[in-house]
Amino acid sequence: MLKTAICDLFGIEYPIIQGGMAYLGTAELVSAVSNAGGLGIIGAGNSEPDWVRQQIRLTRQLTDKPFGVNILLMSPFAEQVVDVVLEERVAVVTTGAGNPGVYIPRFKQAGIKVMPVLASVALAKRLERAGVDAVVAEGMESGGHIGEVTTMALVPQVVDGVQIPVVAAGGIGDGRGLAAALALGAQGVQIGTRFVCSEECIAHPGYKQKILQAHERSTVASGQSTGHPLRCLQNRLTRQFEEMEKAGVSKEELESFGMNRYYQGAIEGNLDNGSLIAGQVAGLIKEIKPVRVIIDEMMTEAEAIIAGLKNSYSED
Ligand code: TUI
Repeated sequence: MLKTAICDLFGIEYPIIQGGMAYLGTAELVSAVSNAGGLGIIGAGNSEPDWVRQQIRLTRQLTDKPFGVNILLMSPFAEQVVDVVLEERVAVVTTGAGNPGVYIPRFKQAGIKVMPVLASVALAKRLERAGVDAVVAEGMESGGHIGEVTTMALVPQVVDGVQIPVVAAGGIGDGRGLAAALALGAQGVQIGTRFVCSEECIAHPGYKQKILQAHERSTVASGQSTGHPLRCLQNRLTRQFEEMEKAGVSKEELESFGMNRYYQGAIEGNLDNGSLIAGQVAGLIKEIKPVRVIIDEMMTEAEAIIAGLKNSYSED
């Protein structure tokens, strides 16, 4: 059995964490992941604090296992979501798209485990000093807001840079990815795109189908010029965005053009004009499955790979 420091830290069975995806990290998906032995994460995204509170309470009705909340630090409601998480005494907080440093003392005082998602060694070191319990090192293969370094290069450098456990994210969609992440020194994986194509995820069926049809080059990172690139499946919106970027449209105009597109794509199923956030691993996903099956298959495959490696080493 693959038990790691991350399992002990969060009190979970398997070292598999569900990425806190905005609009999709709802009580349905979160409770399914936690009930299957992983760590489900509510995605606060840009949602109102009351919605986050409601999802926390709903999740508690559906599971008695640990789960977390992801706080999108660039959300206009980030401060209020922090208050909700403290009031509700959620077990784990992850953060994205910024530096959560100012909030850490309050989380620690409340006994909440903190695991920021980041894309650089420097920020990992700084946040370790600030007292976080673990970090997620997220490579640019990921869907959504991304950094500039690949998972393969970033994870071992973060592992070497800190003493706390490191979780790998970006480009991981099956047991091979989990085994590879462990080989890089990570203590677990965070998975987003694979869980979008689960039965329990409330993503629009058309969006799930687009992921199933994707190949390895179906995603594109739009908005490099804004400083906040977003990886999505290529569609009419990303092509329009690219043309506007080439034409030298201002950063402000590009950002307002991209606003609220994710809800349209993920929930409303607007496949042409919505953002269909997905990681490069989309090409690997062939079937919609229940969360429990996704997790069980991932664990079985990783364990077989690791056992095989041990055997092949010991034969020489
Ligand atoms: O945050 C993500 N992924 C995201 S955020 C996002 S935005 C959004 N999505 C849907 C609806 C509304 C809004 C979509 N996907 N991943 C974690 C992540 N964080 N990747 C990179 C970073 C990051 C970048 C810079 C973390 C810290 C950071 O530091 C800045 C600093 O101040 O040092």
